[in-house]
Amino acid sequence: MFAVQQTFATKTVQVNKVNKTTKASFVQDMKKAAVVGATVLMVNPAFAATIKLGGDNGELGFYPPSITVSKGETVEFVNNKAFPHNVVFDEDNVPAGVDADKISHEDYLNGPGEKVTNKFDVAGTYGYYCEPHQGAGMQGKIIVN
Ligand SMILES: [Cu+2]
Repeated sequence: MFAVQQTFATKTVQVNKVNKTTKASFVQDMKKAAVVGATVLMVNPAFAATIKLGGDNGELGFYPPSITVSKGETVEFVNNKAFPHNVVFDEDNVPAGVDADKISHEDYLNGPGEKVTNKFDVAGTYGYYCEPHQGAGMQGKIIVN
C-alpha cells in the first residue's frame, strides 16, 4: 500500500501544474490505482505465522509444532530440511464442517523454500501431519480462535 500511496502523492503534485485534460486522465488513473490497491489487499490476507517443515538440524517435525492464530489469518508452511514433506490435515481432528482433504497439501515439497499456505476461516483445532514422516512423529497443531 505504501508504494501506491507514493504514486498518488507524485501524481497530485503533477496535476497542480497542468491543465484539465490531464486532470481527467488523472481521475482515471486514480480509479485504476484504487482497483489495483483493492487487488493487493485481496491477495495479501492477514499473515499470522510461518511453520518450518523440518528442523534446522534435520529434525523430522514442524517448527513450531503448535501455534494459535485468529480466524481469517493465513499460515505458511515452508520447506526447510529433511524433505520431502507434505501437509495433510487429519480428518478426525479438524473443526466440524471443514473438509480436511480440501485444505491438505498432499503433493510433496521437494525443494528448499517451497511453500504452501492455508487461510483459516473456521475456529477450532486443526491437527496435521507429514505423510512420509508421520511414523517419525512429524505432526503439528494449529488452534484458530
Ligand atoms: Cu516430513
